[in-house]
Amino acid sequence: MKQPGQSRRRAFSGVQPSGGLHLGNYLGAIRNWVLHQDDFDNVFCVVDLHRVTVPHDPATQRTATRDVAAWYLAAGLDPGRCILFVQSHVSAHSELAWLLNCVTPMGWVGRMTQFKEKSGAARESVSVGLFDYPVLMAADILLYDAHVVPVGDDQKQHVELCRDIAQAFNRRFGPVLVVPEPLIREVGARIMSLDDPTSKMSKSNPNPRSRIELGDSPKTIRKKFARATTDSLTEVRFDPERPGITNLLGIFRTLTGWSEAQIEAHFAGKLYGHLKKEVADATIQALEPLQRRHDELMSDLTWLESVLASGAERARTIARKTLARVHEAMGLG
Ligand code: AQP
Repeated sequence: MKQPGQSRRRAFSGVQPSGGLHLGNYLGAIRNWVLHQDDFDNVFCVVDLHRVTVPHDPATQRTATRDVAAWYLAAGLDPGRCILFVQSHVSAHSELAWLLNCVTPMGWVGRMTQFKEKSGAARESVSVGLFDYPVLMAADILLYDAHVVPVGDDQKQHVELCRDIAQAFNRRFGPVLVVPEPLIREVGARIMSLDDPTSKMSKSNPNPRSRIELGDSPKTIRKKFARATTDSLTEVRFDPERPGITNLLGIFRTLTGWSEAQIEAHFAGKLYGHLKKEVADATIQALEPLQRRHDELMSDLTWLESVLASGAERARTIARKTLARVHEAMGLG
């Protein structure tokens, strides 16, 4: 269901400003948004309301939010082709989340694996907001009538819940909400942690060596890859039984665009140390221009603030219309 005047399908996605962005956020999400920005009508957001579901530092949060926006722009998102904004600048996100809360069964949200992982043993003391995170995420997506949600593999379950919520709403109140689909690219969908390649690379991992941050210096990148966990074998090839090596090869594949066969031929007869050096080189080469642009944007925020202000204005215009349809359908007002 495209809205009148809308020629392309709409994509919506976001990243939460919960720490330095890492290679997983870039390869699993942001890079794909950039590569496909001409294929969709794009809405991208820094989801700061998600950030406050766990304890955060108010003194640094605004800068952390701008930092994520600066990475979006440095990576190549073009404000002429995308709406870029900060979630908390558009109050309709919180309003729609409340209304969706009232049609979402507790059991659906209780099954979310990310909540189970993030709450751990502290299930009784974490915030209601952390539990409700996926409903807010559904509101983010549904507000913009998004058809596709380009995300990494870890967010698939949340997008499926969003679909279930939209369908439940439409069954009860009529065909009001667009039911979106997750868009998960095969390559780069799940970049694993460097210290434990059985868990995903994450901002909130307390070990900074587990991830390559987008702002890391070449020296730090080399050091982190050199120390990445592998195994006691020697052959360099893709093998799900050897997650450390396969993760490094996967990063190399995403950065170079080579096929698995080309990569295995390239590394035939070479040792793990050689692979680690080449993955580091490819990463440094890919990140260097982004880092330069990111630093420029952060050194004078005037332009970035104007992009976010005009993005919020455009986002509000779309969101207001969706919220009005929802109010009408629910008999509010
Ligand atoms: N390891 C990953 N590999 C591929 N994609 C990933 N993404 C996150 N980690 C990986 C994708 O990045 C986008 C933004 O994610 P987010 O910040 O909103 O939340 P997240 O998925 O919970 O990411 P993090 O980095 O692990 O943050 P924390 O530790 O704060 O929870 C999403 O599209 C996600 O799929």
